[in-house]
Amino acid sequence: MRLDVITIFPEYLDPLRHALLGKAIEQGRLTVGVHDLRDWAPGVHQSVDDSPYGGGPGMVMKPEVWGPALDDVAAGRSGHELASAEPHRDAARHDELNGVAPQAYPGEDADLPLLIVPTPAGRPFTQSDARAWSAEDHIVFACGRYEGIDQRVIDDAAGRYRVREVSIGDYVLIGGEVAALVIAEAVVRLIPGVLGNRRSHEEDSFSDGLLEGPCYTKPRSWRGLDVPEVLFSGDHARVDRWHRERSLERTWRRRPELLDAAELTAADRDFLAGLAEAAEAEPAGAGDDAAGAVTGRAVHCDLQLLIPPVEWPAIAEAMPGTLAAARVAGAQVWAAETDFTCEPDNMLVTEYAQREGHPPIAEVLHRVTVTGTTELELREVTKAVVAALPKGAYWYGSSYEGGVDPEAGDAGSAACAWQGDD
Ligand code: JDH
Repeated sequence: MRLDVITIFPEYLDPLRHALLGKAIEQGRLTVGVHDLRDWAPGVHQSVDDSPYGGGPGMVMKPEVWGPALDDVAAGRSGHELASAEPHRDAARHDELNGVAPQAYPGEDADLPLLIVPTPAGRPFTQSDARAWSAEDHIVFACGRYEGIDQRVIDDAAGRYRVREVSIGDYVLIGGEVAALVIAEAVVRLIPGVLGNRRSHEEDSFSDGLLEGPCYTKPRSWRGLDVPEVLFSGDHARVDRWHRERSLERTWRRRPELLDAAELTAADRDFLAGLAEAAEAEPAGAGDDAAGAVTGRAVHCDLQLLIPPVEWPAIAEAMPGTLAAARVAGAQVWAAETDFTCEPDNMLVTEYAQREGHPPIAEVLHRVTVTGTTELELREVTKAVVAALPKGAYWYGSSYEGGVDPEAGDAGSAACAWQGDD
């Protein structure tokens, strides 16, 4: 396979040389060319971007630069190769070896190279794309920056390439380079011989439509945590069933939508029905956190916090995830704005005025309550909650054993009447 990448940041693609892909290059299974788009930019300024028609923020990558770059790379002209190997056309084709043939849509010429254009507006890239693309002879990545590439570049390239606009996920990157690395790694590891002697890719997550369960190695006991007993039983059928059930359970908890398409036996369905029944019997939320099984006791953290009210929604939204990562599960977060005019000597307000040289202007005193389940010490709970606050925020408070329901009128203990609705 030959991979070409066109980018204004060629050094971003240095990882292509390493580890898995480096091995494929050395073995002559892969040839990689990384090309600086500016080599095709005319003039001393070598500008590659311009302002968007129709207005709006940001810049768009220019067609007069991308067009010739894609022409040359499709034709195999120009290029600084990361490492030379035998010319790819002499190598045995993976479709001949493996019965996988390059995929073409109706009306497409399967002999054209594949042009992959990472974009947040692309079709989702999946393992099935990776499998199909591992049979390609020549893949070219067009890595955009700024707001992206002038659409006519992509439309025009359809004459010389099979074009695929793809996205690697629902989050926003600053350019296509990292997406190209992700896709290249997923594709190259499926080229026969690249991954060494792994049993097969059929056991990977997604191959059977389920997530993989946990895995363990020596020692048998570590930091008080034991490897599940069944794995030492020597009973292969029992071990296989246990793996299958962990896989089903994890999929059910983290990616339930995958179960719709998975191939399930009657035993699998019985097991899943048991999980659903147990969850209904349990108190809401406990045990089905996405981060895994929840252990520990209920705690709550009570804080006074001085911040501009506009900052609160983002903090509240991010907090359950931040806390889950810090091992406080199932966090619920409440806040109420309090009026500190009735508390002229409030500690935070005084502290703020002393340090900033003026009383708070945009900042408002909030009373924040966070509940969750954890094995952490109370001091660690407070630290975890505070770690989710903006740096430098003025706060004061502690954590306590047990849960609370702030909506059930705990506000009576506040020094000041509650304001705001939640
Ligand atoms: C390629 C440039 C940056 C960011 C859209 C709409 C502002 C457009 N999964 C993925 N996430 N992000 C990418 C990716 C991002 C890229 C490029 C891939 C090239 N960027 C960029 C956001 C937008 N946004 C609202 N506008 C006001 C722009 C480009 C990706 C993949 N694969």
